[in-house]
Amino acid sequence: MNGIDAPFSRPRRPPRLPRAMTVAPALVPRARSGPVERRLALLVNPFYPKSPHGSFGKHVLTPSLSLTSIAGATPWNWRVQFWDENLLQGPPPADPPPEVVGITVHLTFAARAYELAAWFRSRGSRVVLGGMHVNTSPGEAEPHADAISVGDGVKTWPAILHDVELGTLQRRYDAPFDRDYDGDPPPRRDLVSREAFLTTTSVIASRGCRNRCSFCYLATEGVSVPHAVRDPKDVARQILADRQPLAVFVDNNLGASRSYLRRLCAALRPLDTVWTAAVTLDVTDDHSLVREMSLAGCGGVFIGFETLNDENLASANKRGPRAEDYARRVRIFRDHGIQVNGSFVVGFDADRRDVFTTLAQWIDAARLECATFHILTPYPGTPLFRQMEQQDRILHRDWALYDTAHVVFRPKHLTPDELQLGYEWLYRRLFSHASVWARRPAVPSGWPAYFAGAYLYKHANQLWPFLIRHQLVHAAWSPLVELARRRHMRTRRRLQRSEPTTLSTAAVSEGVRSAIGAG
Ligand code: B12
Ligand code: SF4
Repeated sequence: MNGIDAPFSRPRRPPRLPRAMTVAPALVPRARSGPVERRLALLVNPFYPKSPHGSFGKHVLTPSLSLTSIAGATPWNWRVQFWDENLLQGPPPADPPPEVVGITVHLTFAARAYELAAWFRSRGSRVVLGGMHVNTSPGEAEPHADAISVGDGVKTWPAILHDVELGTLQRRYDAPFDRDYDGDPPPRRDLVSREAFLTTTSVIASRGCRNRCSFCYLATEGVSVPHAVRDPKDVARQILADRQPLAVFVDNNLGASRSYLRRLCAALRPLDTVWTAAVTLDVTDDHSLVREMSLAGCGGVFIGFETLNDENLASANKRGPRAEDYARRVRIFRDHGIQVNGSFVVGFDADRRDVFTTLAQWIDAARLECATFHILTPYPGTPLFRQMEQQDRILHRDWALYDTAHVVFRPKHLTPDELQLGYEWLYRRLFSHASVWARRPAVPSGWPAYFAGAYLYKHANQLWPFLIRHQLVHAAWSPLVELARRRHMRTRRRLQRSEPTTLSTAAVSEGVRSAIGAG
């Protein structure tokens, strides 16, 4: 089948989904359990099932900062441990049971978080629930915990542990995100295994976003995360301290303030660390800013293009460049040696049967190095959810399937089945040899890192559970990171040569190292 119907034919063989990637480790019930270990706090990132359509490797690129951030705020007289069930090492340690167990809760893995909470509570631990889903639905989380944390855990966590010590634990702790961000302690990256991720240097320099797209978590009713930034010197110090060649910014939008991004680039430039970040496409309004990003080590950006249809952009309240200008802006990044990973959403009201083939062709033509696809998902509490609810288009409220890989609402010009099949086809098409080849870098010197990376990331889903379980993720990526880093350094040298005043990197490096107090 060809043309716009191609996405709707079912594949002959559905993708294989290893059990370890779909089923959470069993929690063995025990009749008796010893006394809790006093002043031991265990922080748990619960298991969530992985979609077989994307890369399993995506989940072990860099750790989320939810728990390492609050670990950084743990009082000195408490011992803290970290357990991520997605690293396939089994259920969290519970013998002896920790005095306090903190669990982060997202919509998609809320059920697993509650199961873990019940398991630990039955052993005598006090369970504290926090995180995005608790921030949006505290009433749902509360019965499953001894205490819930709503808002900024860096602020509530020390108070919670203090109250546990005094025997005065409250049911609920609130801390709005409206305060100065600079004084936060650095996240405890040392708690995370360095072998388990491509890089442990996930960093967050800013909170919130100045836009308010109708489908975004940040637009949830009752959630207020004003835009706030961290001192660039502190961010640079954190990156240096983790001693990895690659850092990943997990900010919602590192480009939300251009003046801040410029200051941050000035602090990062001497580090020789390559980094990636999510930014909005409008940073390309200013070529000099893109150049500064590259000179500061930016090797890749994650861009939420969302859709190629301006009507969809307007209905989602997404501000920024129009779709017809996307390709030109992608070239601006590329001319500065910055790779583009595009994020696209399918299922908007103006999307018809041709949306999938049009998108796939555009991605090949624009030669995006990588892309991710999402089925439009109305998160509860967002303007999009309210709209779908009013129009009676919500299909079900099984939150576990609100993972952007499943259709949970009735699309306007597609059937739910067509949307699901089209989404799955987009991934097959992106990972096809033909598409990988079509999107190769123009200059052959970039091919080794690009092809090796593409095949490890996209064609190794059978290998990923093995690499994850045996903590080989970092080792598998290391040679490719080094190739990409060298390539980026060559680009930087080329850009530097064309600068009006060129300073010796080594000299700047020394100066800034001492300025940020990194020794
Ligand atoms: C890193 C990341 C990932 C990583 C790791 C995810 C993981 N679960 O470990 C990867 C790449 C694997 C990933 C995948 C996905 N992600 Co993601 N991801 C992020 C990202 C960029 C950063 C998370 C982070 O570190 N935040 C910084 C920390 C400090 O903030 P925080 O989590 O809110 O934590 C604070 C408080 O909530 C609280 N807190 C949190 N936990 C706890 C626990 C306790 C005990 C206490 C006291 C307090 C507390 O204290 C913290 C400090 O203030 C966010 C965007 C963002 N910037 O937050 C999206 C985000 C979380 N992802 C999102 C989505 C949609 C996904 C996917 C579904 C997309 C997809 N289809 O691939 C998948 C599915 C993963 C899943 N089921 O969880 C959405 C979630 C929307 C929602 N309503 O749930 C977000 C918000 C992006 C967005 N703007 O839409 N993701
Ligand atoms: S630009 Fe991105 S982070 Fe900001 S509101 Fe829109 S989707 Fe959310």
